[in-house]
Amino acid sequence: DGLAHTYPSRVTLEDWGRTHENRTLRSITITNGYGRRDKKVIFIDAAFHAREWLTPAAALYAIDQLVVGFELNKELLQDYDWIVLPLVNPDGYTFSRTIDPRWRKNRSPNRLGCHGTDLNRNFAVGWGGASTSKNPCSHEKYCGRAAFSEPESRAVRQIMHHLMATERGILYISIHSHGSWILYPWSYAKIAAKNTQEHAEIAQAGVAAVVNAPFDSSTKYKAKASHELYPAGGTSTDYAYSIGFPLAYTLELPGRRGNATFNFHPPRHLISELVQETWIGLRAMAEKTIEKC
Ligand code: 0X9
Ligand code: ZN
Repeated sequence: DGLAHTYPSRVTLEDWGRTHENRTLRSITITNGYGRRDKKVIFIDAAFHAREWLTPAAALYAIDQLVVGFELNKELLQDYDWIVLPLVNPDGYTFSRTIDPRWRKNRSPNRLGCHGTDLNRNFAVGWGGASTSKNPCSHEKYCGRAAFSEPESRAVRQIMHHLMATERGILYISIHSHGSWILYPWSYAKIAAKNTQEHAEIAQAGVAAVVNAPFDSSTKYKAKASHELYPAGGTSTDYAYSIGFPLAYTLELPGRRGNATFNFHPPRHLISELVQETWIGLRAMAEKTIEKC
């Protein structure tokens, strides 16, 4: 809200519905304030999973760099607009921050008195397949009563369809943690995407930029197809790719720095350099995409 107020020519906010606990799902669209209205779009989201605390911070830092740091990054906004949904799962995030730090799902009530759907199993490609559970009490993988049963996954779908209706969506990056991976389709089955080579090349640009980032022990990401890690059905990246985003990635941020392992919950003193490093990777992937597309 503050950025939209301070930079009204370059920032707009949009609401895409409300969660079970009535929190607004709000995206920010960042432009350079002039030029065409039908530019291609880079779509970034974060915090599908409640406990992945570094991810909304990384999304907010990217927003800051594009808006407040506009002068440094304006080439990224020359032919592309960016849309960022920094907190896909605000109910789960709040629950994780206040009650159970290990919580992963959203907080919608289910049968059997259990709560939560794994939002990254709630999309329509391979729904209910690999690495999913139909048990509403499964803490990790409950895929929901149907694909898109949840307001959060519907909001992400709505943004994707909004962008693809005019074929503007080019690059989708969903920020997760942890594992230091850059993953690309397909996720639901052991099938290579048609443009695996292009996915790999853009991912490698991210890997190289982060390794060379000016920090002690910056992250060595590894890039590969999602299914090579483990096949998973119902993910947002597969859905984005299936509806026409030519490039779709899951970015698994690191869970350690040097010898210090923090998994989902980075210590306060590391957050700043971790989000800076993440931005260096995102920017490199965006630059490579812009160069190629
Ligand atoms: O399982 C997930 O939803 C993602 N990993 S996380 O640890 N953040 O939960 C990965 C989704 C896509 N990747 C794979 N199919 N491996
Ligand atoms: Zn995750």
